[in-house]
Amino acid sequence: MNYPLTINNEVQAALTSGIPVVALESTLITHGLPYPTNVETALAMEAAVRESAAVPATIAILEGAITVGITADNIEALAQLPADSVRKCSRRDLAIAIALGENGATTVAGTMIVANMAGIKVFATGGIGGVHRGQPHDISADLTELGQTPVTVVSSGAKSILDLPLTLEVLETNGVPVLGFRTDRLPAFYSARATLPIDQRIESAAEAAAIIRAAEALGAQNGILVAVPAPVDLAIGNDAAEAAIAQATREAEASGIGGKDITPFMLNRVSELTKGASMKANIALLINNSRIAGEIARELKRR
Ligand code: PSU
Ligand code: MN
Repeated sequence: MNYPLTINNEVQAALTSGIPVVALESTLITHGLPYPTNVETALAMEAAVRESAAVPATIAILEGAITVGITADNIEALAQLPADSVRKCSRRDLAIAIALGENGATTVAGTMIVANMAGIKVFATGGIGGVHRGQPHDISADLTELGQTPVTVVSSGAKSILDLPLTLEVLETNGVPVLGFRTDRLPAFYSARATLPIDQRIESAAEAAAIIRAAEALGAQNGILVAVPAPVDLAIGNDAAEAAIAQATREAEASGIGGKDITPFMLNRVSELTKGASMKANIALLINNSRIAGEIARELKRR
């Protein structure tokens, strides 16, 4: 794709001179976390990437311009906008947001597409989208994108509000390797529950980099998922998480919430029902994943 991107100077210089870069998404800013926690978290994720000696590139669409490496002022402005005034952009949405000159927040799918266009190979987020519980045909565009765009996504697995066994099945169908970062069970986002066996355990960023390089050598067009457990001291207990998720799922069904609104509703409602515990865990894992993504990006440059 040759579409013109607006790339900030620091990110452009890093890409040109071989300094590691990590992409970060913007949907968690506009639709995933409330203000001002969203700003603080986005900035803390950027700082965590820098701790790993990599350059962060938070991606969003600003008045129709696909922007790689938005500024802190941009983050603040996006974070304050009402969620319904910012288009949540997965693959199907990008062209619309551009043509209409809109502000758009990129999801995992949208961010992967832009990162790939910019030549960024590693991307950190919290939890990817997946197959919704009780709605096996509501499959996040994130899973499709992972099957067709060669970017490594570092996340705490898929969100535990989802049907995780079905999500793993779709990842398999789409040809996406799932690598457990020091775990052999699929992390369940902010829940401590991790029961599903995954493809391969890795012990280090260097091992992740070796697998990414092998995929590149194969000419693989799929993405790779590196699944990192949430920091143990903050992950929420299974029973508390499941009770809140079950209640929020019932409420979403009862009030007819669907499509791209389900995930933001669920994240917010589970946070209310757990008195903020799920959000605390979400923030901690976002920052931790950003640091590990920085390490992987650095290892990729080392080889
Ligand atoms: N991780 C988080 N919070 C979020 C998301 C990920 O910790 O809000 C976002 C990502 O942008 C992901 C989206 O792509 O949730 C999934 O939305 P959906 O289920 O509608 O595909
Ligand atoms: Mn969906």
